[in-house]
Amino acid sequence: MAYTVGSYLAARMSQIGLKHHFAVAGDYNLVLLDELLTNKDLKQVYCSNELNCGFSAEGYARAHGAAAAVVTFSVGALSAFDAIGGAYAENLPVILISGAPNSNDRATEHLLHHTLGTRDFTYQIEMAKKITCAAVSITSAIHAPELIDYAIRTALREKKPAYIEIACNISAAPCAAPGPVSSVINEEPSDPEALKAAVAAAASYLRDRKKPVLLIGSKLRAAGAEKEAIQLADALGCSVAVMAAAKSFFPEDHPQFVGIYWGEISAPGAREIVDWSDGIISIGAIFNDYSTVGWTAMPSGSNVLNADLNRVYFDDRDFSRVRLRDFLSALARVVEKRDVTMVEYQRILTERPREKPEKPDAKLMRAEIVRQIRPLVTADTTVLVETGDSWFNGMMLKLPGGARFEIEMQWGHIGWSVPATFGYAVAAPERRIIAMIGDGSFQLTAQEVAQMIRLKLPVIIFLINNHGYTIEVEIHDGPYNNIKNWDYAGLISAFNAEDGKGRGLRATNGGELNEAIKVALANREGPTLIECIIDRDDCTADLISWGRQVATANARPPRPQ
Ligand code: DPX
Ligand code: MG
Repeated sequence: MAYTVGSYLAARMSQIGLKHHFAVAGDYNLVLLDELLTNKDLKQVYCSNELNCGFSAEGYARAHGAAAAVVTFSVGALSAFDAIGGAYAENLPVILISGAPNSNDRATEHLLHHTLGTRDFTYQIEMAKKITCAAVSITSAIHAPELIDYAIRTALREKKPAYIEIACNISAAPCAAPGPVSSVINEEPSDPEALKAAVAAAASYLRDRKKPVLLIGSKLRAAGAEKEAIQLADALGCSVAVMAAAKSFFPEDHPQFVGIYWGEISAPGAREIVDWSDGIISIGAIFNDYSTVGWTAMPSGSNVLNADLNRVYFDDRDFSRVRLRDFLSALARVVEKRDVTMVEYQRILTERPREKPEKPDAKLMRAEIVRQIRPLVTADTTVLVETGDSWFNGMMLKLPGGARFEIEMQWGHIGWSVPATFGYAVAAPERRIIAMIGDGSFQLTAQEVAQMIRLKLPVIIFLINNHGYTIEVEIHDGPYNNIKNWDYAGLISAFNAEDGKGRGLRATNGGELNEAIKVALANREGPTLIECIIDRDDCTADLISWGRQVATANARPPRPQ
């Protein structure tokens, strides 16, 4: 088979396991899209705009390990950059592919459309360099294989997005055939000496500690080390607390799981156990202002051993080129059982009171929504929670083994979850997919529900209509937190047009919500959006406490010079 630059890229995408790529058409990428379509193992999935295209790919990467988005020059790519920044922050290898000006137009007097109106066409790749781990510009078929391979290999290795721009007249140019896939998916192995030394040092650190705990962070998934974290937990027998951004990365039905550690809004007992520990093995953690509750809960000092993606460090020791997976499994083989924190946890354990059922005709409240979502979360469910009070509602769901949970806590872009849910559902159609989304967030990216309708994806969306930006209300209120109300449920019939099978329902009390959920479960031919109408201030207590601390951290006056 004869290859072109575009079909070479498609072959590589398919070799790394992608079954789909997301796209928005534009004249700089049309020939490229044709070339990608020649690969029958790869489906082209269309998005409503490039921001959504980027986030759809981000959601796909969460389910599938990697993803690709194809956009046009500047008017498309600059929009997608926001989502690519998100993929960078969230450690997801999303390949952004942009059509680019004809190679003959470079270094000429030509002005081109969809550009800044200058003769510089390099600004886009220069911007991309800041938000990707590899950015390449392809203007000749001869160098295309090397550049494409470099970008894909770096993204997969670093778990970060990469950027490939292809001059529009090069996409269909004849190109060499791809070599073995191992040339793009080879991981950099641990340095054997550094690994040995890190494991020995960590084992000795643990021997000196009486009360070890494991603290699981969100980079655990990027490291592909979820199984190895269980091995270490099993070997140590100690308590395992999970950070909010890593919810579901360690099984919640594991006997040593003590809940979410999130400072003052931790699960009962989880904070006490972590604070009590004299040896916190922090695994792939991200400590930022949100996760430390405005810097009030930041494990640090000699009580903490940090195991990161490719580095282990604590006290005055620092070992690089130690892969997390290798480190955890090797450490699991040498440690002894240390279950003191588990014994203590059993003593102090209290359960948070569960929501009491409301009368079916009583005005709908936030707690009633959570109560009704709980039984929907099965082993094959993925819950995606949008930035807003949905984060805190989501934390309350106890996940059975196998259930997954997705949150975009580092980037925190409102509107992320609509396209990310779409992308996730494309990647994992066999799962039950539930999204909890606030009204304000939904308004950013609502169009992507139309793509769920187009592909008949039976996603269930709980649209929480609390008439505004409630999280912002609790952090710092003002007129800017009020938004224009929409008929969210009614929107679905507009998206359905003549052929869609989406359902839009509205719930103002528990009885209506219960009925709407039945309809949603029965609708297998498209998404169901349930608009849940609650009061503006009906939010979790966790949001109020957390919001106060974050607001205090944000309000610190400048230090005197
Ligand atoms: C903003 C946030 O309605 O959720 O539960 O009512 O808060 P809640 P909504 O979706 O409102 C979201 C709103 C405005 N954050 O409360 S969290 C600032 C913000 C952001 N991302 C972008 N723009 C602004 N996080 C893209
Ligand atoms: Mg809201």
